[in-house]
Amino acid sequence: MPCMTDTLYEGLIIRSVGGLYTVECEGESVDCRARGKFRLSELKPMVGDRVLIVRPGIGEAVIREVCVRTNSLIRPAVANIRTLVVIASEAPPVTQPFLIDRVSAIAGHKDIDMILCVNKCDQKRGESLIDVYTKAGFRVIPMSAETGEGIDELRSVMTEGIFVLTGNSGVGKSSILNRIDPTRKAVVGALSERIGRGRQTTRHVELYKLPSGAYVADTPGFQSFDVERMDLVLKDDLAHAFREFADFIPNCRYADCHHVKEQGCAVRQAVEAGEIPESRYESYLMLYESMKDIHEWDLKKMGNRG
Ligand SMILES: Nc1nc2c(ncn2[C@@H]2O[C@H](COP(=O)(O)OP(=O)(O)OP(=O)(O)O)[C@@H](O)[C@H]2O)c(=O)[nH]1
Ligand SMILES: [Mg+2]
Ligand SMILES: [Zn+2]
Repeated sequence: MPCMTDTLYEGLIIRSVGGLYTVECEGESVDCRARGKFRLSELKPMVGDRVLIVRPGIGEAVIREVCVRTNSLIRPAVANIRTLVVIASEAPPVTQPFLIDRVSAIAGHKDIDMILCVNKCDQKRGESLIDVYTKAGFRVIPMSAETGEGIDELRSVMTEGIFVLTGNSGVGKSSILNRIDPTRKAVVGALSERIGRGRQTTRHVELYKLPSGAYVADTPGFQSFDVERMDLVLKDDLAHAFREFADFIPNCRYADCHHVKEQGCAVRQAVEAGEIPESRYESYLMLYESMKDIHEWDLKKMGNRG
């Protein structure tokens, strides 16, 4: 094997479907397989990864190495995210705030910047979402892929790096991408069809290069609230992932306050005073509860084994 003399090329994984990767490398799209060892290791290549590939004259190109990641998510599976762009809507299919909060907790925990676009503004302005998330400290862009409202503002944010569009299925992610770059034609699905088929229109994660040089990932929308343990934050870190709690936490009476039922909890007082949106705090409690269960379940499992 002429391993020692192989020339390595650096590239970016822009697509991954069934073990086949598309790597953008020196202006070309190269289909690659991953070398065997990746399949079992933690560092399975993913969209957004910078990789080193070998391009033999004959036969398949192969990913040899995955470069160090700045961050990564499991769903959507993308690495090296600069900003997570959560798309929500108060028009059907209405976004549950809990969904946004769950994503924001993961982003907060992983130190990934997050902004919120409230889409379908032409049908419903979405005041309540705009209000809650502005108050919680996020940049919020009212948007309509139908009329084009807010598209320029989102485009102006996307100057370099990888942007990931996420949100519940049918909220308009692909439609927004098509507006941001009209030369793209991401497949958009009619709502009626979607419900009939019961599955997403966008089936896999893919990075598109914008004229600015930034990349944007269209992703399949999520439908369920499955507990994805890998991406969950530890329950002791959860409060810190809710960034707007930070100003109040130092004033809690007890240093180990979980902001659930404790006396003298400054977070709860801030909720009562209207300084923290109520729905954000409710999501915190729900996430806290779900993590508590996982923790106990893990302990039980360990107990059974030992
Ligand atoms: N009125 C209105 N309709 C919109 C808007 N954005 C998207 N739609 C419609 O909503 C439906 C779903 O849009 P998609 O762009 O496919 O939604 P998606 O988020 O990509 O969905 P998945 O790929 O399944 O996750 C389509 O019928 C779009 O035409 C909007 O701003 N206003
Ligand atoms: Mg889509
Ligand atoms: Zn507290």
